[in-house]
Amino acid sequence: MRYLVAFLPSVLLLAACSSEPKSAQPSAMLTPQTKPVPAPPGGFLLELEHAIRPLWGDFADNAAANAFIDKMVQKHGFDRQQLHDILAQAKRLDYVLRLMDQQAPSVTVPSGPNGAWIRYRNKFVTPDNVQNGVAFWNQYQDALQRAWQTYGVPPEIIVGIIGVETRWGRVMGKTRILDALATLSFNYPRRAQYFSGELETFLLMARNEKDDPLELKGSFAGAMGYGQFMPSSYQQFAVDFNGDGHINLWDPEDAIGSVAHYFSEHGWKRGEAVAIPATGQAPELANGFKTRYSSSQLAAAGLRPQSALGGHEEVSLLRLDMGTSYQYWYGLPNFYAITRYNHSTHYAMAVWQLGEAVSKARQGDFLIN
Ligand SMILES: [Ca+2]
Repeated sequence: MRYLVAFLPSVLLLAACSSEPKSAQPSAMLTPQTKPVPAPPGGFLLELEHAIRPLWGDFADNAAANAFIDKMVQKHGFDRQQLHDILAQAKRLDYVLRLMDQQAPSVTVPSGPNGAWIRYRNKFVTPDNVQNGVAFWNQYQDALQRAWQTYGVPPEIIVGIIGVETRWGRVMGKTRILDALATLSFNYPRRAQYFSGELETFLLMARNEKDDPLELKGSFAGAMGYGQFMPSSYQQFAVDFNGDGHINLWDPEDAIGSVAHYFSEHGWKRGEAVAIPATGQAPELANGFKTRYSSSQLAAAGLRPQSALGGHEEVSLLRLDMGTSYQYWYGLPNFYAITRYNHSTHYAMAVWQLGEAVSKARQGDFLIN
């Protein structure tokens, strides 16, 4: 997925090639150009501001897009003409807006158990998926071990995250990141501030890594690579874990190190358990990864942990809808750390259980559950 500055179609290079950004030479990019553009044979001598082609394409008349370009020129020394040429080729994607609107959390609370957790789990913990996870783990076991040693995050969690996010690289998204982020920055006011920050960071990433910003693809929301990192996560947490001098989210080893680093920066505690199943029922208590209870509060409500809580006095109360009943769990800090990747009890439990299933299958236990 890496493209070494195969920048633009030749028709666009006429004006853009002289100003290709090089991160190693920021001062050259920041030098204001004041001289008129030399007149071509038989042509006019134009002042610079007259030689710039305005932004065209889907965002041509978009005030936010033009303000964004101003910011990128002033703050990061990008070449205005090149930004015009790149953003002119970005597409406003209606399906991105539709899908983003569908992300709003549902507030419907079911009146009783209906198997919601079983359905969610069965999307990820399947025999085929587990075998694919075993193959990924075996192929990258050295990097997984190194990530465990470096960041304290065990292989099953990294394998579980990459499995749930992209099925170990099989489903990394087909939307051009530039289209997704431009659409959400310039035509989605509710989240425009967040996404325009992501677009800013994405363009910085492409410049630093010498990627063509028009080539990189990912999710409709702009998430990239094996671990589906947003640009801000790339900037803060991604690492070059194969030592080739580039941070490449589409490289499995870099993704393994980056996911582990993300976890170590979000409260993962080396060697500790994730969650402990409970005996009993506590229908009166609020549940979810955000709840906080002392173990004595939960004991008073009728719950007992099925194994030791590892010295943790404060836990969350997790409840899984098994179809005909609820299963309660004590959530420990490492469970909360998984929710920092995606704020959902189901998500975190699926990551953990998928990783555990892959781990068991590797050891010859092919039974799922
Ligand atoms: Ca690398």
